Amino acid sequence: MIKKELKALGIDLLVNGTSTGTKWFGQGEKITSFSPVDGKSIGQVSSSTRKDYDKVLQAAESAKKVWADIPAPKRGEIVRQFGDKLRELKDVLGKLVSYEMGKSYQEGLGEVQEMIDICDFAVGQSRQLYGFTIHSERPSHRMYEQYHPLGIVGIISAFNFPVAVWSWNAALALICGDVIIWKGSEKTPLCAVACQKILADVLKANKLPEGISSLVTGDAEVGKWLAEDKRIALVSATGSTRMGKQVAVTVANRLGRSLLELGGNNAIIVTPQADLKMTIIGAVFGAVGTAGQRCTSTRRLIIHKDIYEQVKKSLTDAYKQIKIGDPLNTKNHMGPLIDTDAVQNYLVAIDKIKAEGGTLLVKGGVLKGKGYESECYVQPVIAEVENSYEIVQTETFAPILYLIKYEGEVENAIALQNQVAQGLSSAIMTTNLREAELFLSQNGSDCGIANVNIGTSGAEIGGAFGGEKETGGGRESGSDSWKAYMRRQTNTINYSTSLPLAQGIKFDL
Ligand code: UN1
Repeated sequence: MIKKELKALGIDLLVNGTSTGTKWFGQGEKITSFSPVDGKSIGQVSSSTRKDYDKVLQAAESAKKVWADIPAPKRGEIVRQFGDKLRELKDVLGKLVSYEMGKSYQEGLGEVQEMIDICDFAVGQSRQLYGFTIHSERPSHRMYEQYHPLGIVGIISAFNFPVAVWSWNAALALICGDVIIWKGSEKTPLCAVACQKILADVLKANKLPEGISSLVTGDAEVGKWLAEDKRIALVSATGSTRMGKQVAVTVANRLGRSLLELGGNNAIIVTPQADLKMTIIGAVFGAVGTAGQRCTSTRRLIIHKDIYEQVKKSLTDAYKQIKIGDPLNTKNHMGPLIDTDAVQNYLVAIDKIKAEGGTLLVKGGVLKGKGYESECYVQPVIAEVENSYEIVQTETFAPILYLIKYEGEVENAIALQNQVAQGLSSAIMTTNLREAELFLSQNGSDCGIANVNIGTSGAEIGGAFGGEKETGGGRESGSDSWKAYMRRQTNTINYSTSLPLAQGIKFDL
């Protein structure tokens, strides 16, 4: 089904999962990648042993000085070429993303578009790694700050965005002068191999050494090697809060840096003054897009009681239109979950909703029969719940949407929206300026992303992406996120003939 695309991407059916660039190796166990689309095996990728990992680190250590010495705009030029390659390969890579991960082809293409966008962004940024200049309190002194590369950056990414999230980190880290080591998800190893190959070809064509971009493959154990390794200055990790806590503690234990982008529990507040047509589009895409497996997926709708019944009806009607099936068929809205474990988690969540007293308005279920052989296809769910239920407080990576009713003023909705442990994305649907501004104020949403009249998912790469509380506090992608990939140095230069001390201190010899 995907043979032509794998060929175009230069991938065999049996691949080594460790790479320092042109060199590919890997002595560890083989991971079989099964497509959730049809349950078929796509290929096998060998995982990295500790020995393979150490080889990667050696290559990265020797490449980091070479790369850091290349002027930033020239590094940007390499990233520009990478972006061009992605443009050429957009269709084939998008298709592999769709087939290996299970998201719709449109969303697979969208993910590659995010990669292209961040490359463009990073190219421009490579000429803007600015620090401030500061007026010194001492005469004939100059103060300024510079940003220098950190060295080696480890990137741990999740299955749900198997290519884009790596590229946000990779493109910025590279223009910042860092070398990168990526551990992708063991659920989508071929996507990782494909991206590493594309970038490695660009580096090779520019006669750059091994070790600027590396790949390791494996489970949490490999992630732990990265987190524990003092040679890795920054570990950027995207995934579950459980994983992020382990990474954070391990990295903090050696006083390394981490950048965390973890779980969300994203809500849309729907006030009596919402545009309901826009609300339904935003909510449905947010809840069922990527089969509810985005960290920005809409999990909760907090609806004012006066419009509650109307929204409920429109939503349940809209859900009847959702076509579930092969994500490569553009007629379908929703593809499968990533694997049968995810289906189990979905089923357990439904049981918990019922046990805690929730009502299923759209009851869900696992799809069987022709086209659903992988056993990963599920029906989306809508449930009426209380925000305080334990299951509502938990991020379930599945298309389950919770309806929660609020009464009175918008402050009550905001309080409910904030009453979860996670703080990634949030939105309000309203045409009332006061409600919108309150939601965006310091007394409003406590999330890293707060939108008005847009859903919770689908952020553009130009903004800083990430969230608060258990989402981990990191910011990736746009705005000044690049600063996380560099170390700041404050420089003071004295061009006078004496040595005055700061704070007026006298020290006469
Ligand atoms: C993620 O789910 O980990 O805003 C990233 C969005 C995408 C990125 C999601 N641009 O939904």
